[in-house]
Amino acid sequence: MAGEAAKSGETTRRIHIRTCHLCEAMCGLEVHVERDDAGDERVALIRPNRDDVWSKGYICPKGTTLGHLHDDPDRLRVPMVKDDQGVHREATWDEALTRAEELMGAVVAEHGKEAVTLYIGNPAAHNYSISRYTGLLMGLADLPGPIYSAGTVDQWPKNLTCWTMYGNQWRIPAPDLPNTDFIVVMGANPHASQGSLLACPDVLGELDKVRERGKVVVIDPRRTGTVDHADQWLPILPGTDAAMMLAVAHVLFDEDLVTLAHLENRVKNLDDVERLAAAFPPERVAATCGIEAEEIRTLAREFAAADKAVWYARIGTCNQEFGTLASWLPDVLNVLTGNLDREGGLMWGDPIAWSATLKDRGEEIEFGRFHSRVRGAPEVMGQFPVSCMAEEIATPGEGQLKALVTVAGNPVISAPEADKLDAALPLLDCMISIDNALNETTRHADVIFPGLSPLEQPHYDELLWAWAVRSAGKFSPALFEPTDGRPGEWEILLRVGAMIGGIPQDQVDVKAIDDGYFAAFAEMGGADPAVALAACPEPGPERLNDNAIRTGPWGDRYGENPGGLTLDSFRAEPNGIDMGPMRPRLGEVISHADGLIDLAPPYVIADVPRLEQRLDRDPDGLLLISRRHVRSNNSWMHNVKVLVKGKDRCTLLIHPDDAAAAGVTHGSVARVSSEAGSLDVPVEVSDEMRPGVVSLPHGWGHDKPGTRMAVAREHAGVNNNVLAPGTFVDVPSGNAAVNGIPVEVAPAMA
Ligand SMILES: Nc1nc2c(c(=O)[nH]1)N[C@H]1C(S)=C(S)[C@@H](COP(=O)(O)OP(=O)(O)OC[C@H]3O[C@@H](n4cnc5c(=O)[nH]c(N)nc54)[C@H](O)[C@@H]3O)O[C@H]1N2
Ligand SMILES: Nc1nc2c(c(=O)[nH]1)N[C@H]1C(S)=C(S)[C@@H](COP(=O)(O)OP(=O)(O)OC[C@H]3O[C@@H](n4cnc5c(=O)[nH]c(N)nc54)[C@H](O)[C@@H]3O)O[C@H]1N2
Ligand code: SF4
Ligand SMILES: [Mo]
Repeated sequence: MAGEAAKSGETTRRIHIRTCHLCEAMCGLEVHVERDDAGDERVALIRPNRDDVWSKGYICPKGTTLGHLHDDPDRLRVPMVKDDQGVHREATWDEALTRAEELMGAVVAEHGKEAVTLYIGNPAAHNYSISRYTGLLMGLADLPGPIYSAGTVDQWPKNLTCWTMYGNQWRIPAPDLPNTDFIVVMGANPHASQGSLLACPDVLGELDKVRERGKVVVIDPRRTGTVDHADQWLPILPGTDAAMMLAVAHVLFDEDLVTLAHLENRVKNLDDVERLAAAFPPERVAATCGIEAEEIRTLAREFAAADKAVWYARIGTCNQEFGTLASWLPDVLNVLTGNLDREGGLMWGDPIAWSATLKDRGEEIEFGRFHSRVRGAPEVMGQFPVSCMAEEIATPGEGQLKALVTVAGNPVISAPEADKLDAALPLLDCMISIDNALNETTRHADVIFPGLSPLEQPHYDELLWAWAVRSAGKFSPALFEPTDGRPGEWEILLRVGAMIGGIPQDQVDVKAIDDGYFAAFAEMGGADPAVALAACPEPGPERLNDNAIRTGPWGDRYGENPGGLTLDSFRAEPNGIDMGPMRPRLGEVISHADGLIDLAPPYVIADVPRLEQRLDRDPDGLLLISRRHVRSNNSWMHNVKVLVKGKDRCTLLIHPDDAAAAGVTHGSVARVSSEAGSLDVPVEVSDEMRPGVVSLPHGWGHDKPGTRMAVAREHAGVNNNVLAPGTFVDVPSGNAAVNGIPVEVAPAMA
């Protein structure tokens, strides 16, 4: 079907086959493009690609809006430079590069590179160019200090537990959803998110099939849309998941239900788990978790009894006070029931193209090698908590941050204590953003370099296949030529890296730097760099992608394995290539020297006493949690009219009993206050909330001056991160606890 052209009246239509880059579902799309008499092309229609080997016709409402993103008049197409009045004006690439170099150069000269840092946002994980070239940027910049990322408001606890348990931060196992009979979904809402650290199209459809084979249990303070696809909902109190899972482990040991099966002799420190779980009988945690002891016992028994079972947990278990323990325990429960690395259990994906992120770093496991200047927060995997960024910028003294580069991120909305960061960014001497929008964060940038539109660049998902339910891959070429010879994002990242690293822009030899980067990359994959360079002389991300396929498990190894895959194999198969389901891989993925899974890593279990203290804590009043909606994508798709029109989604969800107690009514405006701040928001009374817990979506609050997002401004909403205290973190990982925030709700003043 690709490239098929049909004449319709005055216009000619072609169909472009593409993969949606917006989330982990990686859906196949058919993009219908019309060309008019004048030769201008526009997206006329986007619909599911039924022939996609992976998604087979599944999509969500966001997938049909890539044309809207491309056509958005507010999307940045040329660089923006802030003038003396503090107003952004369009600039040429040369002007923008010169200005950025001038400002960055001055910071480095006066304060050294210690004063420079980066913030990397979520879209980096969905864009080959950004993810690979942020690596090059960091290499060229060679910053002595830590960087910041959306990772510390996301999966940092999971990276930590995978590192300590398996030896690699990114070897994150995922549920083999198509083959399981029993799944516990804890703190995840695929109804909105479409799956996270779980790449699988149509997760809800798969849950329906699991129900036919067995049982689906959702553990969540909110009766989400996912619960409609489950047999049972356990409305847990926020932040208490670790206590509940220890109680499940307790029952497994107590009732002799532990069966390691094939994992016997593959794990160590099982005794520690047993000892720790002994202190958490269900009766002890029930009141704290808000779940009856008998329900915990029954769940433990059913989980142990199911033939193929899996315990899946996601962001609700990471973005909380005990994120590390709550990220460790799901894997422990899967091990205790023999469900790790087994069909229908928790398994490791096997990407066709390896990801540099997945390569073993060979580092010794160590935390807190250095500490943040203001708060004394320990470094965790090279990063400080993102909530430290504001104070590191705003607090004067030796080591103060003076320059920041943001790459595809909007921390003014997405990070805790949002107002504090918003107030700190203007204090920087140099802020450079690589972003397609003039939004709440980039409005503070001295220079903004725009990336290409999603339809102007090739696409191949990289890291996501590491937790995909099948080994597959898809390549989408660019649909539209970038206008006026604009550089790709990879080249911008390379140039900004050189800028920090002290290479003058007029001496940046893009080809030479990229050749060096590619040669090192090829070597990492086990190829002869000279052979790889000869095969692919053209600089840019595509040859990295090609190399990762060629030196991957099914690759042609530059001719050594004739008939093996290359990037061209994917060009020839726009519907994708599928190499089959997940398979056991334990021997390949454990990178500890002894080859064993550490079931009780010392750094992780050292946090258990803090959890025990939590059990004795008095109830906190109302607790605030976050939510997502299928029509939003964190903070950045609210400028797409078709996605934000209709009923206001930025509301406070509150149980009827709590609403009555707080004196707020459906449709009225409530004032929500926490120790960090307060905001006014419309009330939506609903028994989908567990009593004692209220919910606000994240990603809103688009009413700041100086942005260029006309549609989002009309649907501004409020930013729930104004309420998130920066010091409320999961202690071992430093990950923000944006769920379980104690708040007060009252009628807003007239
Ligand atoms: N309260 C609360 N806060 C949360 C969360 C929560 O659940 N509750 N979730 C957290 C999570 S999981 C995440 S991942 C973070 C997200 O945090 P961020 O990554 O900081 O925020 P996003 O809203 O994803 O912003 C993405 C930015 O990338 C830009 N962008 C989009 N496409 C491109 C592109 O192709 N190139 C470039 N250069 N830029 C592009 C957008 O314009 C936008 O500025 O938010 C976190 N914050
Ligand atoms: N449509 C859409 N899709 C997205 C995104 C988006 O913004 N919009 N963001 C993408 C990103 S960056 C990510 S990381 C993923 C996240 O994907 P998911 O992890 O599925 O995230 P959510 O949909 O926020 O679901 C988290 C659930 O955790 C619950 N929860 C909150 N606190 C607790 C708690 O203490 N314990 C338990 N058990 N549950 C709790 C919430 O009520 C919520 O239902 O989604 C991705 N997909
Ligand atoms: S679920 Fe929606 S946003 Fe995610 S990849 Fe599919 S179409 Fe895109
Ligand atoms: Mo995320």
